[in-house]
Amino acid sequence: MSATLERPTPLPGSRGPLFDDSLAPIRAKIEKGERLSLADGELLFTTPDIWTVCELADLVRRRLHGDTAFYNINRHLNYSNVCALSCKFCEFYRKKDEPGAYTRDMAYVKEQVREAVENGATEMHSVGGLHPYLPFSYYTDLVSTIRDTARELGSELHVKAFTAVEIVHLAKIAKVYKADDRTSGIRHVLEKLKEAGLGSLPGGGAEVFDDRVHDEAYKGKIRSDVWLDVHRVAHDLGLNTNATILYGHIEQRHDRLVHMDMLRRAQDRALAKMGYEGIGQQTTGISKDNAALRESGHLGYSGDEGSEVPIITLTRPGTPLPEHIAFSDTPSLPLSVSPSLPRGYFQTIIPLPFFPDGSELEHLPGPAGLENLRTLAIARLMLDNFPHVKAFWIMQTLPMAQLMLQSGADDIDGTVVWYDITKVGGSSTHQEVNVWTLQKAIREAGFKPVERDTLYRRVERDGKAWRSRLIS
Ligand code: V47
Repeated sequence: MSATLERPTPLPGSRGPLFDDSLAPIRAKIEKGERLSLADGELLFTTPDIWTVCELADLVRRRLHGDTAFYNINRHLNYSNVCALSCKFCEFYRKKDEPGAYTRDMAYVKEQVREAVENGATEMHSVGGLHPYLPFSYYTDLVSTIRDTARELGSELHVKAFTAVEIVHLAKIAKVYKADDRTSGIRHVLEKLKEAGLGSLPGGGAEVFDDRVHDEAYKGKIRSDVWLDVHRVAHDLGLNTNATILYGHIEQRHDRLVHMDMLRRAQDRALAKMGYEGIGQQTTGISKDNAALRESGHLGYSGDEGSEVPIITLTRPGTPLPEHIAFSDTPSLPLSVSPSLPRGYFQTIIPLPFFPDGSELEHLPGPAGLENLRTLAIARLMLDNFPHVKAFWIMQTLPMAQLMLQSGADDIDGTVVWYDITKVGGSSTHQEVNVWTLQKAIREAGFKPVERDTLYRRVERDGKAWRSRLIS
């Protein structure tokens, strides 16, 4: 395909097209499935030609997922809003005796599970504040209660729970966290939670991987290197995870690009461990290690210190998605990968626009429509080894999620019901759409709706029963 861009004729009386020829080299890289540089990312952020940015993201998205767009039937359960931290962007947290503080007991959890199962949910997404007093057993009970209650009702609920920030907090509560050997404490906690029924980790708590922004807006929270360590250990244990980026507050656009770059380096390592290395995927160039990142003032993560792995992208036509490898021991797959290799990786990036209302950063305007669209499209283009990009409709709104489906997103999350962390336009915590509305939004955007489970397998339903099948 040619890398030359054709200039459209301006409409009579218009100010002329915003067409930007300088994007041609980026288009050429995308057509070949090559990794974009940070400088490419800067250009994508500054060009007035946002429509080409969205079109390029759509090209990648269609290569990976054709005209499929995913949704799921899920519930969120915030077990407590009591938090030892006071992040400036956060409106959710309360101190223990403050009005509005809550901590859910297991009777409440069971009731939520019952309601979720009755309504066909396949996933319970559960996160909370860093509660200073709850014992470690509370968290293992929470996970096993969700799993076991669903089973007693003749169903299954995938438990996607605890951000990396909470995992480190739990390691401290369980008294297994050592600053000089983070991995073993994190591993201990994740193993115990996995035994209790934990299925995957959500992507929260990443915010923006930049120390200046961290110290100014969420001091006290774990830094990028620790966040990445938790996800690396989870991947090694075969747990899939997600990643978020919280943007539009005090960070710069450059910080967003560095964040994306750090995530894709971590994913290079996860995919290499899964067996992608040396089997015909994009391997031109080396994914730099932490030393290089530290030199540029950004901490990497402690795993695989000093090791180099190839750049691994998933965006070349015909590259199998990791979910196909993770679930398969069958020879019909394009890759034959040993079942004993780790099967954990990042599934999806979820760009989260900052909501100022009620936070300590309320004086900031927060990002608006085009900035949200552009950031999501750039996430699709920069994160070439993330299989999925989620337009979280709760924070983006459903109409914007439709535009995002045409600009790089392939997933709009789920039916949700109760969501405490942000309230769009001052709405209540009851934020629910039904399946019909999600499907309609996807169809209107020009895509085929597919119900997925948490691990991106197709959900097939027969009355109240459901089962997962690999999407080929
Ligand atoms: O970690 C907090 C963010 C996150 C605000 O993994 C805010 O599938 C905007 O991680 N404005 C929690 N954002 C949400 C989250 C998530 C959501 C949906 C799906 C998944 C997934 C993960 O919300 C927090 C924080 O980064 N957040 N306050 C705010 N004022």
